Amino acid sequence: MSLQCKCSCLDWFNLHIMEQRGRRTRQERRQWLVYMLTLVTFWSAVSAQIRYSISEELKEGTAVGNVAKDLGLDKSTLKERGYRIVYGSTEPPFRVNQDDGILYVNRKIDREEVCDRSKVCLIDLKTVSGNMRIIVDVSDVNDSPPVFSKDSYIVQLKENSPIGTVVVQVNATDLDEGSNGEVVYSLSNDIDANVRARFNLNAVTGELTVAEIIDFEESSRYEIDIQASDKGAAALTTDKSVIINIIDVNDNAPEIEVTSFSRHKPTIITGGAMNVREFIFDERKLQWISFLSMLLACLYALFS
Ligand SMILES: [Ca+2]
Ligand SMILES: [Ca+2]
Ligand SMILES: [Ca+2]
Ligand SMILES: [Ca+2]
Repeated sequence: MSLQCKCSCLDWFNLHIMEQRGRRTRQERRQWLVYMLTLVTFWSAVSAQIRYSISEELKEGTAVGNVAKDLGLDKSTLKERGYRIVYGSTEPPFRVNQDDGILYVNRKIDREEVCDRSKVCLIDLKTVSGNMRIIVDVSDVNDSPPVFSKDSYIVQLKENSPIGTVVVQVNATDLDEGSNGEVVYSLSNDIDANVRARFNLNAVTGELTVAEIIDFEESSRYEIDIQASDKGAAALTTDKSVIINIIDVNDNAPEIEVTSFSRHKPTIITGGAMNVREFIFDERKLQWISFLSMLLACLYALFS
């Protein structure tokens, strides 16, 4: 056998070995892929997750979704497995009917109670018999009116306070989410135009300020109805009265009116903080005074 023949035989042998190795590697890869796919499918089936969206305050018994269909399970499987919802130690807000595979509202859900003021309200449900997770997204309904932080607003304001003086700042909050919970303030429509002109209300901050000089002598008390409304599509409104007692300032000089020798009864004239009493004498009194003066003058002349 020549050297050339030896080399060709060796090459053929090496090539054959390499081909076999390549085929085995491809086969191994294919097996690995099938194994991985099987694992993923199995894992998906075991740890499935579905998500539903509902509004808060739905009636008990409202259907949320078909769990059996959405999880690709046979209805009989639910029954066999004893599939049910668990929710901590309390009664779950939802239940799965094992006969029809539908998830129903088990009790009314108040979003404000369950999720407070958080933007997203998710209820995470676990299931017995199966590592399946059901998430229910509860959307807000504008069912909470604004609530003022105080039962009553009674304030005092000095008369002649400069324009822009803050009389009071009211505050109201609304438990709903987004625009359903945003509050704006306004003066009630039934406020007298004269009173309305004297005060300004900031719709955003709730600050009530002086818009015109307030005169105690004109009015010593104002009662103003303020409304707090949310920005919901069907806005909810709450009314609150603000009582403003005006404090008097000594801003009027005394006025004295003299009516001399009148036949009228004595009159009392009020001016500023002072009362001036004026006595008005009638003619008869004046004659008596003149007579007594003359008598005293004669007696003095006699005895002096
Ligand atoms: Ca509610
Ligand atoms: Ca609400
Ligand atoms: Ca509201
Ligand atoms: Ca005054």
